[in-house]
Amino acid sequence: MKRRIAPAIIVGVAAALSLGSAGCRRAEAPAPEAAPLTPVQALAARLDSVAAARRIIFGHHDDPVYGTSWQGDRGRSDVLALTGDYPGMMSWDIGLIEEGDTVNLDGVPFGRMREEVAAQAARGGINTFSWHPRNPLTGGDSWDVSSRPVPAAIMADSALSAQFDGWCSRVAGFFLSLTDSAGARIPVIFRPWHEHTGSWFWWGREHCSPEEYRALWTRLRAACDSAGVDNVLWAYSPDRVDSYDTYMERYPGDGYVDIMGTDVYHFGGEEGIAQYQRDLERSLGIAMQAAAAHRKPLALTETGSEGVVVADWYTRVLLPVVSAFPVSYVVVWRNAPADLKPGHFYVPYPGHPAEADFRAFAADTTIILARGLADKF
Ligand code: BMA
Repeated sequence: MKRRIAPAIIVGVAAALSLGSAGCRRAEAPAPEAAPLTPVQALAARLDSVAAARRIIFGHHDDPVYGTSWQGDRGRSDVLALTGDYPGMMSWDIGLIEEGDTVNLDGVPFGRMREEVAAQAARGGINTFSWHPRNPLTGGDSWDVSSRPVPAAIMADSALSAQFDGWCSRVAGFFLSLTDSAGARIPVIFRPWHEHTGSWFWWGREHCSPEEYRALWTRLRAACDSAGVDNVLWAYSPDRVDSYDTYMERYPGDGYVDIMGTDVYHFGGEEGIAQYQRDLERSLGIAMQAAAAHRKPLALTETGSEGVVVADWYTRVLLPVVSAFPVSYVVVWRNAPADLKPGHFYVPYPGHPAEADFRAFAADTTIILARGLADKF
């Protein structure tokens, strides 16, 4: 497949030496007395060095807490079952933290999530979070777009503003609660208000203006900053885009974002491959330009093919495209327990036709799981 990546841009991204909102300019020659990197700055530097080595960290959502045939066990993971190692990146969602619930929207107890986040950090891996909050006007979920536009209402209506600020405090409290065995806060990635170039979530394109979207982001960010959250890299993750302008239209600003990402899914089987690869190439190309221009690491923040219906999807469809870009990590979505959501899985399980291909993908010299990440980066 023909690739359209200018080498200068790749070098620009891979050598991107500033930390955006994490606040350290690594492009300048370090002064002898330069302060050591803070934990989040070190995490950003780690992503940069992975991309500079043209390696890609593999991530999986909710990986160690359930799989297609199990739920809640410890020491288990569908990726581990196939490859003998955990993903380098664990992805999580904090939906329902806003209500003070103890279990997230997919049935993961927040206490267990905290333990697994610490375990992942202890094995040298990385954690990333999304947030599917409820619609505060209806009490419905993130996909409930039936109400009047929510972002404008949050900014205009004082009762709703207060409720939203309460939600933001709970998010901040959650990030502050992520600590290692020595009590130090664990540096993580957070990508709120994702896929906003689509309109399926209440913060999506048709439900707010660019200004309202940015206000949502900066209000959440301000709440976290004022609560003392200092362990988060903020990732921007529009859904697939056709143009640089669309990608940047709602960008909150360099002071609010640390990672440039995009979410692109494969729909259908064999017949959907060409479309997926075109979309992925285009969106990654655009995100790469933004990453180079704004000197941030690049990531494929969500992808996957539900049910992995193409048996060599990982090595034939995904790998050739992502490995042509200086992407620091790639996250695929969750392996829902089959009794709860049949067919909703993105990593094959033992016995699935795509099993051997997934092993080959994980063994590829580009792909990094937890041990490779801990050993080399
Ligand atoms: C979606 C699906 C849902 C899930 C949601 C949040 O893509 O996996 O079943 O509730 O993500 O994790």
